[in-house]
Amino acid sequence: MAVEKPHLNLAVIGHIDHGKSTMVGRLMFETGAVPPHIIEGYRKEAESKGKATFEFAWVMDNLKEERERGITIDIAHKRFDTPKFYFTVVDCPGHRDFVKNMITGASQADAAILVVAAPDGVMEQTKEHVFLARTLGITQLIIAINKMDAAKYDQKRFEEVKKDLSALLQMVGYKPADTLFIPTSALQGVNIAKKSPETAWYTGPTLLEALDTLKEPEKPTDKPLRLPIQDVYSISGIGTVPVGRVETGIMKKGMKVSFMPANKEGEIKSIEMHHEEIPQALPGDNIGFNVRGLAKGDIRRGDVCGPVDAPPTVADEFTAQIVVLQHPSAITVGYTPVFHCHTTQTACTFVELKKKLDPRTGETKEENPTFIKAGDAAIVQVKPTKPMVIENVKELPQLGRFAIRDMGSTIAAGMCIAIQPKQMR
Ligand SMILES: Nc1nc2c(ncn2[C@@H]2O[C@H](COP(=O)(O)OP(=O)(O)OP(=O)(O)O)[C@@H](O)[C@H]2O)c(=O)[nH]1
Ligand SMILES: [Mg+2]
Repeated sequence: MAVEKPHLNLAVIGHIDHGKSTMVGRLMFETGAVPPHIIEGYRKEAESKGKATFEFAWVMDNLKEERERGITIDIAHKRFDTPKFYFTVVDCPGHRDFVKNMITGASQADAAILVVAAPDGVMEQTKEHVFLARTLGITQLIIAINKMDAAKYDQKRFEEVKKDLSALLQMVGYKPADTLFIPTSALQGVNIAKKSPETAWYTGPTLLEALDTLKEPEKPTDKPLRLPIQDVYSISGIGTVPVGRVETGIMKKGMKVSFMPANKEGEIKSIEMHHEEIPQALPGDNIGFNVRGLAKGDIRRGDVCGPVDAPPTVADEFTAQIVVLQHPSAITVGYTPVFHCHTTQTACTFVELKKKLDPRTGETKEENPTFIKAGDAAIVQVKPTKPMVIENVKELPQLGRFAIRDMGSTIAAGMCIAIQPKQMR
């Protein structure tokens, strides 16, 4: 087998309709991952269904409802290659009702492209996605200021949107000066694979060139295996096949594994990535694997796979450091929103508000506050309403970060800084 290029997981994020799916379709087209005749077929079909211009988006939007509504609902994984890397790209939904799917997508990413339509500029989910990307640990961000064709390729408009975005990045902790801002038209293919006379004023890299400036994430292979389950299939002739991404450690054939909090065990029979069998899987690999001794109903999304001798930690309670993004009133003890952590979504109760912190410096502002509200940072004690795997961010950062959601919006995000484990055996 040819030596594989380094692998990166890339999330494409941004407000609804700003052109994320179109951008991914365009990237796949320009890199040869989808042939022109497929796009041409989609173009004709989309036109005949009154969905003209969605031909690139349809590469990603496969669900019937997605095509009819012209929006992305679930996350989709696709592969494309640049000279330096191969990418697994996760196209995230922009619609506010599907932010939970975006969180799952972003929690698997090493880097993100933020797509912002030039005519609209910074919108509600632009802010929410940037905040979530940051708190979910995505350190590398590339910005495509898209639909430049609909803004007459106007440099002034580009600079305005760039300025607003820079303020947003600064606020959540990205460095605008180290971030690439690229004027694009995903629809017309401008500054994706090649530059265009339309943006003669722009001297920076194309989007594909920018992607090759990303850094390969360090592979935490010296840590214990952690693989959060994203889905479980039952495949005839093979058996139970959980799928997910290796976050830390190495999964090898023959290894004895345990699934928590399901508290089930089995032995790895085979591992598959991109439809090819592989002997072992490393951090960042999106895989399906077959486990001896496991039935489909034994485990589900949200369970985490680890070695039997160092199983994933199930929390009875944990201490969290959080930042409150928005909340209609105040958060007090007893509040029970949903925590989105790796692939689990678990309702957890705030059992104690320990400290209120200055969000910028981290210094304590108040001990045992009676409430916290939007804009506050805090240290809180949390009790999951049912068993849930979470890890200390200092040991396994990939499983220590989460977002907190309630009534369809993101309330807060944070990380786990201490755990009271639940005895499972
Ligand atoms: N003019 C123009 N239109 C574009 C461009 N990119 C995307 N669009 C159009 O914008 C609409 C929405 O595109 P999508 O790619 O589905 O947007 P999205 O961000 O994936 O939307 P959600 O997944 O629902 O959040 C479609 O009509 C696209 O053809 C662009 O560069 N220029
Ligand atoms: Mg989409």
